[in-house]
Amino acid sequence: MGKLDDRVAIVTGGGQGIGKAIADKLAEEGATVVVADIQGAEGAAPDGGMGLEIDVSKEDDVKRMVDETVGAYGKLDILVNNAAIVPFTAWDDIDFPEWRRIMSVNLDGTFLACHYGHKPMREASYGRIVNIASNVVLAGTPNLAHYVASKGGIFAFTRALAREIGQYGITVNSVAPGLTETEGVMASPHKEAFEFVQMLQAIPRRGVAADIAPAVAFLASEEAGWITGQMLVSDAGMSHN
Ligand code: 4PL
Repeated sequence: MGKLDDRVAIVTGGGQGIGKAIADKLAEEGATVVVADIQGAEGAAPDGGMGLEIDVSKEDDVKRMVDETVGAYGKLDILVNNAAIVPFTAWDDIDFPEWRRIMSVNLDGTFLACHYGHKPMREASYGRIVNIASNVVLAGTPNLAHYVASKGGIFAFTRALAREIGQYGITVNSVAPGLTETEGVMASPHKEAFEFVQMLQAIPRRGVAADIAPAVAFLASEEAGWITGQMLVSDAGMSHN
């Protein structure tokens, strides 16, 4: 018996990386998991769940994601907004289209999924929303100004939304990972930062996606019902302010 038995969950960006580890963990705890991703959703969906190819920055796609989930499984208990682009761009090279691209996937995508996803939760008077932020919100990490802004938006939006929909039995929290070994990070210049980041951590090893998933599963569980509007930093103690 898992702590998420009989729950229905959506994990955006669940096709790879931290999102895939979250999808697997929620399924292991008993949830039926819908993996939504722009690619690789079908292959990543845990047994009993399904994959949906969607772009979280497109309103029609996000509406369809929620409609198909409720159509297939009758409800939506858990929404994990994980889909994001993790750029590496020096400030001088961030032009307006690039700024907009990051904001539209990372921040607009989270807004859209909360907008459509909270409706079935409200009807059921129960819901758990977990938004993936990042510890860059606390550090102001360089080469990521647009990403930092989008994650700061997620941090603040989480608190604001929590205050408005707590009355419907819905909690809204965020989880802030640090640098994590994923397909995306390993294919980017961020991989060069592991050595430096490990020196700042209390636990000196490379973080992996499975290190992040338990924090999400906890906040997605019924027993976390007295916690809302919070950001849970899961970064081996790198952040301490
Ligand atoms: C500490 O979320 O948290 C690099 C790239 N370094 O995306 C991140 C740290 C990156 C991070 C992140």
